[in-house]
Amino acid sequence: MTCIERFGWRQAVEPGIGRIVSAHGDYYRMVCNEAEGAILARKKKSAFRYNKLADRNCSPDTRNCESLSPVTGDFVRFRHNAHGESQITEVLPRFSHFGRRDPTARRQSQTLAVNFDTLFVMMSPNEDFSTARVLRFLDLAADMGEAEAVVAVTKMDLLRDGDGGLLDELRRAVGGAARVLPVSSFDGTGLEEVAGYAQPGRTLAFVGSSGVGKSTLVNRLAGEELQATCEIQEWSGRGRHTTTVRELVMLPSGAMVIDTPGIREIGRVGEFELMQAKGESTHRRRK
Ligand SMILES: Nc1nc2c(ncn2[C@@H]2O[C@H](COP(=O)(O)OP(=O)(O)OP(=O)(O)O)[C@@H](O)[C@H]2O)c(=O)[nH]1
Ligand SMILES: [Mg+2]
Repeated sequence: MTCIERFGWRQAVEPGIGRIVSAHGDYYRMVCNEAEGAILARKKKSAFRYNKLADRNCSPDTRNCESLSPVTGDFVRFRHNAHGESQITEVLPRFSHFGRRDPTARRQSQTLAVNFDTLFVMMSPNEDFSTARVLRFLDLAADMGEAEAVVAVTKMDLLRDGDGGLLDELRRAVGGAARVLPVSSFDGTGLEEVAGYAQPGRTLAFVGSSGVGKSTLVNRLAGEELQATCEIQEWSGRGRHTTTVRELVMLPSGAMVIDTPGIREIGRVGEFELMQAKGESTHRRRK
């Protein structure tokens, strides 16, 4: 099996196909069959000329917008220029896409993860717990493409006296939209079930508020401290936005995880006002 196939490529293998493992402005770390390990690649400027316009005009469920910038998890076409630089010329069609309305309202949508098989919507049962937020994530996930959504209730070890009906209530609210899975990276609850999704060549995406334990779960599945983690603020139960770059991590099982930075607002277009009305944080005001 070639490198790009190990990284989830399921079509005919050709030269010049890469997968983005992290994005840093116009530079990307990318894996491909032409090199050992991740290499640095750059967007070929002329190929992405219409990028800004396309970004602005794309709705959150856009999967095949050819001139969109690559993001972590994307499969891309690249070639070497005369100086030996790897230049990305095309973003290949995405089989799944999860995005939200951009809270800064500069653009209409913000892509959070692409080309994943399972989307883990993660929430911890502390004072920041919100069934409504889980439902908003699932609403956005409804048209994500060829992928399945799972709701992971993390830090179950903190609920010493049972879950007080929290899981039942959440399951009722979620209905058939997703499986609700209790998980703890500390005492191992649910890890076998999560590992069941982590099959070779499959990609999991972890999304949810800061501090819910996304990176800790990545580390637990990896069996080593690949991702930085940080304690949450005691007074608010919220995290400190420790993960700042979306990263595709290869696990020992041969599955990959896209670890994403924590987010708070998760509205569809038109929901921004609803969140403001409910007194939820929207950070920056829309013009
Ligand atoms: N009790 C308990 N604490 C956990 C568990 N998982 C994570 N934590 C703690 O929660 C805090 C936040 O964990 P992170 O993994 O950094 O959270 P994150 O979701 O990656 O946060 P961002 O990167 O900011 O989005 C850390 O102090 C972890 O040790 C768990 O299963 N049980
Ligand atoms: Mg993190």
